[in-house]
Amino acid sequence: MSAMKKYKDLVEELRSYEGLASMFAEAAAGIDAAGDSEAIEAARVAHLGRKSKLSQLLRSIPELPNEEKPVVGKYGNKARAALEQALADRKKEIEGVQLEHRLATEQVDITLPGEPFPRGHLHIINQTLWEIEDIFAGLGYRIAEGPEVESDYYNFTALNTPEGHPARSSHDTFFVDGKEDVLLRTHTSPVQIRLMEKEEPPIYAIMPGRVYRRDSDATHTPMFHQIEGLAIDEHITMADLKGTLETFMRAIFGADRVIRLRPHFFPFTEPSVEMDVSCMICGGAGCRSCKNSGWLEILGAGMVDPNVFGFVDYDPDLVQGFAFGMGVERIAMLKHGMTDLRMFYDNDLRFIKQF
Ligand code: 2NM
Repeated sequence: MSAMKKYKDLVEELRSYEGLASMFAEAAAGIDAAGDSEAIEAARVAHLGRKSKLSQLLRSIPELPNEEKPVVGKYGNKARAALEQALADRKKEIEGVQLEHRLATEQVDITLPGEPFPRGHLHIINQTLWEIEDIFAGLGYRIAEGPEVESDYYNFTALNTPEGHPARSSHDTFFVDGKEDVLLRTHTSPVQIRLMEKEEPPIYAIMPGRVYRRDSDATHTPMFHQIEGLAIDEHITMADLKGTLETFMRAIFGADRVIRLRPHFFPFTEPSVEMDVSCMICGGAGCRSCKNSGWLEILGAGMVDPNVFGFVDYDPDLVQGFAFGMGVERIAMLKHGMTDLRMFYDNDLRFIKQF
């Protein structure tokens, strides 16, 4: 309802003092006409502000003839209260209209599809790691992890690596802060020592992770990934090792792969072997990848040396075991026909997105 209509009776009363009724009518019309917040504020200043006609009239009461003072005081204040109320009502009305407008125009369609969020994926090295882990999980192996910063004892001593062995020198190994005893592990074998210290056989576990060696060229990066495996139980023989490795190679490189073992040496296994797999690129006929031999050198393995069992308090007369280790980068390169190892760590998306 407009202020003019609402205060019709008041206007009649205001006629008892000359000028008040028209003053009120003018102010009420001004308030009714205000269409937004700024206009409301302007109407307040114009009709109720210090310089408004009403304020001036109320301020002038002391100078009025005595018989007029109570009349102007009474009706003037009534008029001011009514205008203040009218102003507040109009303000509320306008805010209501503005809210209605916003509700009508600012609707959000929550059924619209969202902004596409580009999705990444596992790096090819981790994809390969997961694939290898899956295969061994299927053979009953669990995953064990350990620290990348190791002690000389776990990385070398407990693995039957003698004092003065070249791998123990700063030429091949990163030592931390020049300390003789603290180094970046050169293989994940220390995890196997830690596991054997903690638990009794049987143990079937693989140890994936980063390892560090002072090497850097087209086929070596100073950090790379290894997966080692360990099987300790009663009556474990080299035949178990051979069958396990063959099963693994066929799972990862194809059912028609064959393997062969060649004698080798590792400080921590006796006997030790290197394992070749028939070339999955030429099928064994000979190509550039296998240097025309038909065979690819792919991992090292052996029967855990009784001296290693000595360090972890296992009785070699009661339990035997085999262990093996392989480079994850090499497996990934062979699977995907890559030639330069360094590409894994250039972080060039044109390379990474191909996998
Ligand atoms: C290899 C090759 C051969 C190996 C042996 C052991 C342990 F702890 F049982 F003695 N851990 N890892 C091993 C054996 C690792 O990597 C090429």
